[in-house]
Amino acid sequence: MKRILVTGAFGQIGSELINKLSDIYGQDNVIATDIKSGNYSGPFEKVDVTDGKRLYEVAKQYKVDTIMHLAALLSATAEKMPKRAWDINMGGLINALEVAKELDLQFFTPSSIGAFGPTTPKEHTPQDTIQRPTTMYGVNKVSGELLCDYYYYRFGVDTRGVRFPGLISYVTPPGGGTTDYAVEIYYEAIKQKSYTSYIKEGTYMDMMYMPDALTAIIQLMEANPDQLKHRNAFNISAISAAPEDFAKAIQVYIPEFTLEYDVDPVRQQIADSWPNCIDSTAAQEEWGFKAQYDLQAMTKDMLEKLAAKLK
Ligand code: AKB
Repeated sequence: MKRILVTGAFGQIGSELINKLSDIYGQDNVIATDIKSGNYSGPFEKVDVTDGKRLYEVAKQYKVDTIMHLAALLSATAEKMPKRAWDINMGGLINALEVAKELDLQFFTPSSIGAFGPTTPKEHTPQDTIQRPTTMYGVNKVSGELLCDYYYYRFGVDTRGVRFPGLISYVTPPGGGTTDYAVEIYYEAIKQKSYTSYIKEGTYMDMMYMPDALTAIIQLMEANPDQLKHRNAFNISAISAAPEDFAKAIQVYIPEFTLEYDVDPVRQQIADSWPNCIDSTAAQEEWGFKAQYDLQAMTKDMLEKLAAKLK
């Protein structure tokens, strides 16, 4: 049985992950931490991840055996405040890794498609390839991957991670990401039957429905370590799509839906520096990653769930 501390527990991934982990391991074994309180009836502690001493004390108090470190600023926000992004994303990460080292904990943190850059092969981006990102978020993610591998090789900490694509969910909206349009488009389809995209037509990025992302985290953390040739971090993707592909998928259910464009140059530049479609073969081979939702299946579920939620 696992006992897991989650940082950033009320963010986009965390708010769903804590409930899924509770279903599997029992709510008393899932300790939610965040800088603000949120909607969770299990154990909660206020923790700022830049305060390593506090993080250590909470992990020790609850006798956890795993940390899932999710607290971070996303790409567009990081571009607005790069120094703060470095302090939170890298300062928080090394604090969490130190706690894992001191208390001998298993460790998960997400990397991202943002760990790639304009010189990375854009199509079927391999697991092991050029990583020279041009954003602060990307610099944080590559440094984070290297740091997690370092803690594994140097100190034997069982660190594992995935490179998440844009994550789409009807539960908690993302904040400050480049792929956020792919969530907003569904909300606006229900509310206005139209959407104005800040990302240009023809811009492909990897995407995934949240249920597949949560399953991937759990599957990777449960995987036999002897099977893992890679650790930080595995490419995983389910969908490669541009704004017009979302529009077409939505029009199957809402034929009058229209898509317009008003491009934001900052987020467009970030999107242009990321791959069109990454290759998930290593994750499939080493721990059995397989996504259940393609664009159409995700769209059907998103629209049904959002229609009920926004009623
Ligand atoms: C972002 O857009 O910043 C994130 C990501 C792909 O890491 N959703």
